[in-house]
Amino acid sequence: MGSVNSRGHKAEVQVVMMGLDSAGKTTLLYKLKGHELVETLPTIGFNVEPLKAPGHLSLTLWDVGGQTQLRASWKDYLEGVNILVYVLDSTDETRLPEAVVELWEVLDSPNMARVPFLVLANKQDAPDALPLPEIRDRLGLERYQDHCWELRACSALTGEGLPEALQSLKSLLTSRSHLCL
Ligand SMILES: Nc1nc2c(ncn2[C@@H]2O[C@H](COP(=O)(O)OP(=O)(O)OP(=O)(O)O)[C@@H](O)[C@H]2O)c(=O)[nH]1
Ligand SMILES: [Mg+2]
Repeated sequence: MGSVNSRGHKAEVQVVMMGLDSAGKTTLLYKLKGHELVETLPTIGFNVEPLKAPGHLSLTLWDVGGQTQLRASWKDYLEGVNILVYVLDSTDETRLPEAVVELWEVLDSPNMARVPFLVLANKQDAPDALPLPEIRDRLGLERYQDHCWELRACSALTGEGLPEALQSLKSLLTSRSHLCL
């Protein structure tokens, strides 16, 4: 990520999206880009796309593959990150504890010190999605007092909750410079 920064992307906000495989990160990336719904394959490595968000926000979105064997390299994407978006599959109750442990691991990285983060409870369109308050209870994020963070519900499939997620992204980036440092 550092080398891409030095190729002239410095003015842009570096947004890194992580989460377990199949959480919906790539679907989210292309929905935010306004693409027609595309059938995704598991991401090997990463996808990266620029995105103009409301409020003259220029984002570079990094969508990092979440399969087990790829998670050891997650930390390599955190250098120079401005905000983390952690995507959860709200229908995958079985793997929620695993998703939470992986999130804690990311947050404990030195490069994440005081970096804000947004947790997206994705797939809320699905009938078996866990409701947001239940997900909040299970995240155990109260311990991260020195980060600004928010939890939002969304569906990368329908787009529901995505404008609000972008709004949260913007306010977290602002609060980072004014309140949390
Ligand atoms: N119902 C529903 N399905 C979704 C949603 N978002 C993604 N999916 C489906 O979940 C599956 C996995 O989506 P991906 O976007 O490939 O997941 P990923 O997080 O990029 O996975 P990796 O690349 O392996 O890390 C696909 O079949 C998507 O269609 C959503 O909001 N609702
Ligand atoms: Mg993917």
